[in-house]
Amino acid sequence: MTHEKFPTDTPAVVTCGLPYANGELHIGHLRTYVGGDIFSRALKRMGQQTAFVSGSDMHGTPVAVNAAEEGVSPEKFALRHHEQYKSTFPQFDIEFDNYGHTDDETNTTITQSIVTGLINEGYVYEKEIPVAYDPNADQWLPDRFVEGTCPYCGEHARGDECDEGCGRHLEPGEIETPVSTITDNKAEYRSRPHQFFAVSELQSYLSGFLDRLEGTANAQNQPREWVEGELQDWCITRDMDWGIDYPEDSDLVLYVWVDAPIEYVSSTMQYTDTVGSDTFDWEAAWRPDEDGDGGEIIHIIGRDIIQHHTVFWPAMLRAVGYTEPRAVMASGFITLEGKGFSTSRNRAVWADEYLDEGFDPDMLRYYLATNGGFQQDVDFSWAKFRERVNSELVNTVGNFAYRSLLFAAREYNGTPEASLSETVDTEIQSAVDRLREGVNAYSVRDIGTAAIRLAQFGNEYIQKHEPWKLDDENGQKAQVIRDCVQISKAIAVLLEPVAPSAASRLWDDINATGSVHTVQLEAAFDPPADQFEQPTELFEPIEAERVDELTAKLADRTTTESSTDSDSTSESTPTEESDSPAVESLLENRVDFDTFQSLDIRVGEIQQATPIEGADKLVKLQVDIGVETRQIVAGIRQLHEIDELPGTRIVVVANLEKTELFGVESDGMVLAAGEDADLLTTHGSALPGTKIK
Ligand code: B3M
Ligand code: ZN
Repeated sequence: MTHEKFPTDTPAVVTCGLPYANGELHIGHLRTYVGGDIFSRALKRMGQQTAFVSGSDMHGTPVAVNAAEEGVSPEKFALRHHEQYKSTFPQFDIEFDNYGHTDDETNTTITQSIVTGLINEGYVYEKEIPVAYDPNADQWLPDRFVEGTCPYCGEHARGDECDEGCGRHLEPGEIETPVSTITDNKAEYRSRPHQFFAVSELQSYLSGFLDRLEGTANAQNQPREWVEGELQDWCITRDMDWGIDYPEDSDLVLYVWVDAPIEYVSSTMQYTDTVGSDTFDWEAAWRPDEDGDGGEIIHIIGRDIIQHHTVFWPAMLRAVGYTEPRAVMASGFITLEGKGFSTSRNRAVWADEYLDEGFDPDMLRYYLATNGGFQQDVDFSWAKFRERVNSELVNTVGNFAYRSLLFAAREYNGTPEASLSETVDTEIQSAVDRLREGVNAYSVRDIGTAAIRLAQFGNEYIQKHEPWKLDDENGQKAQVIRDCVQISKAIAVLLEPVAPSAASRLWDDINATGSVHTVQLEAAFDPPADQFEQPTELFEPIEAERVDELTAKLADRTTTESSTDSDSTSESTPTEESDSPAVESLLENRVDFDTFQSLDIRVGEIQQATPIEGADKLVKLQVDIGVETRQIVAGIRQLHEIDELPGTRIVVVANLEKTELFGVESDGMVLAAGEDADLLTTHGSALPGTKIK
C-alpha cells in the first residue's frame, strides 16, 4: 500500500519523543522538537488537519536514579522538570497542541486498558528470568540501576540499552558482569517471574509494516535486521514502585517503554477533550474505521530510539487494533564544536541560556532545521551559527523584505497598482511546491529553506530590474515593486513553519489580515494590502564580538568545571560525549609521497542518487568530477537521505579500479568517515574536478 500524499482528508497526529523529566534542556535536545514543530506547522499550512502532541516521560529508571541522587521522590522530581519543559518549549515557539505527561490519569487509564487488551488478545505470558539483584542494598536492579557489558558488542552498557556501543535495547538478565549502580558492588542474578509481550508472533506483520513505513531512511532501514533476524519477545514489567502498575499484579510496574509511547495517544485524547471532537477527533486518528483506515501518525524522534518506535510500539498498536504509524523521522545527533554535549561538565548551550543571551528563537530554529538533512548529525558552534544567521536570515530574507517594503512604503504608501507578473507568479508557485514536496519527502530542511530560496530569487529580481532607476510613466517601477511585495507576502507564509515570529512580524509589516499562523499556503498569492507603513528589520545581525565572547565563555566554564564534576548526572541523550571514544589505533607503516601522489583524488558533485534494490546501505551516484560524470556505488545510506544528496560536494578517488557492487558498476570511490559513512566535503568553493593534494 502506498500512502496518499499530504494533505489527506484524515486527521494527522505529529508526535515528538517524550523527554525524560530528569534534567535541564540544552539546545541539542531541541532539535527533534523544532523539527516536529516545523513539520506540524507545515502540514497545517497545507490544510492537513493536524494535532501536534507530546508530553514528559515521568517513569522509569532515568527519572528514579536521578531523583534518588537528589533525595526527593521521583514524582516530585519529575513534576518539577515537567513544568519546566512545558514552559520552555513555547519560548522557542514549539507549540504543542497538547503537552501532557505519562503519570497523569489519562495515560494511566489508557495504558492499563491497552495492556489489558494485550493480555486478553493472548499476547502476554509469564516467564521466569534472571533479574539483577543487589544483595547489599537488598534491592532488585532494573535498567539503569545496573551496568555491565553488552552481550552483543562487548561495550560498557546500562541495564536496558547499549548506549555507548551497538545501541541495542537490552532485556533484563542480558547484561554481562552486572554491577549495581546503587552500591557499586557486583550484582547477582536471581530468578523472578516477569510478564512478556510476544512480539515474535507479530514478525510477519512487522516486516510488512516496515515496507509501508515512510519517513527518514535510517528509520526504514535499521529495524530490518531486528525484525528479519530472530525477533525477541519483550519483557514489559519491572521490579519498582515508580511507574504504572501492571494490571494483574501490583508488585510489578510496567516497563517505562510501555506507557511512554501510549502518551502519544493520551495526549491526543486530551487535545480532543480540550477542543471537542468536531475540531479534532482522536479516535478517527488512532482507531481505524471498518475499512481499516485511521489517521496519519508521524513520529519524530532521535535516532537512538528507532527500535522502540519501529518494532515494539507498532507491535503493541497492532495487537490491540490501533492505527499503525505512517512515518518515523529519526534525527541525527548534535555536537558542540565538533564534540559531544556533556550536561554534567556544563559543556552545553542551555535552552534558557540561549534565551537569556537575548537571541531570537527563530534563529536557532532555522539553524537546527537547515544545517543538515534531518538524519544527519549537526554541529553547533557560535561561529557557524552567526555565519548562517547573518548570511541567510539577515542578508537574504531580511534584506530583501526590508528594501522592497521600504521602497513600496516610501513611494506608494503600500502596494502599487499593477498586476502580478507571470514570472513572479510562477516562482512563488514553485517555492510553495517546494515546501509541499518537502513535507511529502519528510525533509525538515527543504521546508525550512523554501522561504530563503524565494528570498534569494527576490534579491536577484530586484537587482536585475533596479526599480530605483526606473521611471513610473509606463508603470514598470510599479510592476517591479508590486512583484516584490507579493514575494514578501509569500515569504511570510513560507517562513511560518521555520521562523514563526519573524513570519508574523513580516505579515504585520505588510498589513496583511488575519494571522499568518492560521493561513493556508494559497495565501501566498492573495493580493497584498494597498497600504502599509515603513517596515522594521526582520532579524538583527549577530556581531563577531558576540561570537568570541560566547565561545570563550563556553570554553572557560568547560575547562574549569570538568575536573571537579563526575558524570553522575548525565542523562541518556544521544548527544552525550561518551567516556571512551573508540578511536582506531594508527597504522605502523608509512607510505612515501609518490605512493600518495599516485592517487587521483578530486572534488566531485553528486548529480543524482538512486537506491539499489536489495542493498540497504548502498546508493548509486552520478558524480560530476569536472572532466566527466562517473557512476559510483557508495555505502552511505546510514547517514544520508538519498533525496538530499544531489548538489552535495564530495571527495572522490578517481583512479581506483572499477568494480561491481550488487551487479552495479562502480567507477571510483567516495571518501567518507567511519561506520556511519559521514561524507567528506570541501570547506570553500573548490569546483568539481579540482585535484586534492
Ligand atoms: N523518554 C527519551 C529517549 O530515550 C524517551 C523517549 C520516549 S518516546 C515514547 O530519548
Ligand atoms: Zn552493544
